[in-house]
Amino acid sequence: MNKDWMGKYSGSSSLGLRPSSTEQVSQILAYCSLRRLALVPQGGNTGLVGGSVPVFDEVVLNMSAMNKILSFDEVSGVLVCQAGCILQTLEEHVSQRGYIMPLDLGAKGSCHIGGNLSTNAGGLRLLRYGSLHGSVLGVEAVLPDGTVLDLLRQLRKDNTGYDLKQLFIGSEGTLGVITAVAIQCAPKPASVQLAFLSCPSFAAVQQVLRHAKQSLGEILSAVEFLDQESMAMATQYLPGVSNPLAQAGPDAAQQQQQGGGGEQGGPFYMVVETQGSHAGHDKEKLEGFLEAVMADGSVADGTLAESQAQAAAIWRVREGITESLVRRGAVYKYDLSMPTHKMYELVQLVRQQVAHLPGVKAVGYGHVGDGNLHLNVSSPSGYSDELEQLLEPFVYEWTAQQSGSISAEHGIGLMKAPVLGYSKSSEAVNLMQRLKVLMDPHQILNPYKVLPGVEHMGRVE
Ligand code: FAD
Ligand code: 2HG
Ligand code: ZN
Repeated sequence: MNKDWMGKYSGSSSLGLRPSSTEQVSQILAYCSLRRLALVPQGGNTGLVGGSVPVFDEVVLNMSAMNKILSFDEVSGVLVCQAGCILQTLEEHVSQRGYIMPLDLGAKGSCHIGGNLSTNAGGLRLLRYGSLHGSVLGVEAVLPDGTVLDLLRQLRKDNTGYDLKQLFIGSEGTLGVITAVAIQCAPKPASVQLAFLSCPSFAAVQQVLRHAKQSLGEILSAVEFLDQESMAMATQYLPGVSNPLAQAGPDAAQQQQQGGGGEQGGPFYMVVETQGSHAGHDKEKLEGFLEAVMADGSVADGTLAESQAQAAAIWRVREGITESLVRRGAVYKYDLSMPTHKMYELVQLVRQQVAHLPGVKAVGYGHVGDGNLHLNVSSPSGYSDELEQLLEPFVYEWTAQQSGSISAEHGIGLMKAPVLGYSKSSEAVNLMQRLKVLMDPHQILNPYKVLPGVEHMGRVE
């Protein structure tokens, strides 16, 4: 595919290859290396930074035929599979055997586990299960010259020199093609509880987060937030989606159109999830937590999901924001890490910057439990230099001033390669560049991605 999920980046490749084995990937890379042909590895093509599509006419290496589950150990919970397996398929496979995948994200129906590793995807439960740098036990990867690197161990503990598999996690297909993965799954929780809350301010959101960590402790599995503007996007642009706190009654339809606020709570909403082993205990804990946060005023209104359908409807609101924004039109995406108390200040600053532009809306949501803000600026009339100049480099500079990261979980891709320096020192970028030259001397693998071009870079020693 030449075009990315957002419809923002496109190349003009006339050749797509769809290998079904590691040997075929090896042969393709060896040939391309010899002929100096550039390639872009492509998983589910759900990436949000333009990393999975060609810039010019690179060969597209589509991994979707490498979709075999190789083994699952029901005692250790270790899953071994090919890189092109879809995350949701893996979730269903391990779920039937009493386990869950250690990551979950809105794109699970299309994204590949190989793409997840390559971007080091975070998602909705990183708070509980940690990053893929911890849960991935082994990787098989093919180097740009065709060498197959078998690092597909299934061991929890293995301190034998440099942990080379980590090089492929988060390097976005610039150092090698991941062909297989061994990943530690978590036991499936017997009880999952979900609360949807409204909070009067971002200070209250932080208070709820603090309280949730303290009082829900080891059963806490997700803490997400969205602002009223995000709720408006989801309810307006996604068919069948409504505010879970909407009151039934004559005004409900009108409130729905306004997208939250008023009797439906707001201006902020939170999703708090627990995963534990005893429904009675977990419910009691969650109810105690809710009583406390309602008593101290940090939660104005809330609901507990009473069925799987209600839980799914709540998650649909949070997970659907990305889709709703794309339905509205062009969108500038910022995926930032920073101290939690700073997160919403930036959304407000950006909102002021763009206030004079008709139809342009800034929304803030994300993984507040991980200090990860998704700041999106929606522009139904399309991308424009005027708007971009209002946003950049301002957003990156401001984030760097807070010692934050310009990419919390989506990666760098094509979009952020020129601005990598806001989050990495020139020494660090230089070492990355040297690693790239060492592993991909002819620069055939995913060129123009991740690393800044020479004009943005110090000298490569
Ligand atoms: P692609 O988009 O195909 O590729 C991504 C990068 O990985 C590219 O650089 C590509 O070259 C490389 N790559 C792909 N496969 C391989 C391989 N086998 N070997 C080497 N390199 C490879 N991301 C999050 O972190 N958290 C979220 O919560 C989240 N939610 C999302 C929700 C929606 C609705 C959407 C559309 C996206 C979301 N994303 C999220 C972004 C995206 O889904 C993730 O980055 C995902 O991990 C990408 O997987 P993919 O298979 O689609 O990879
Ligand atoms: C999410 O958390 C994803 O929903 C996508 O990471 C965020 O679209 C975005 O900016
Ligand atoms: Zn996210």
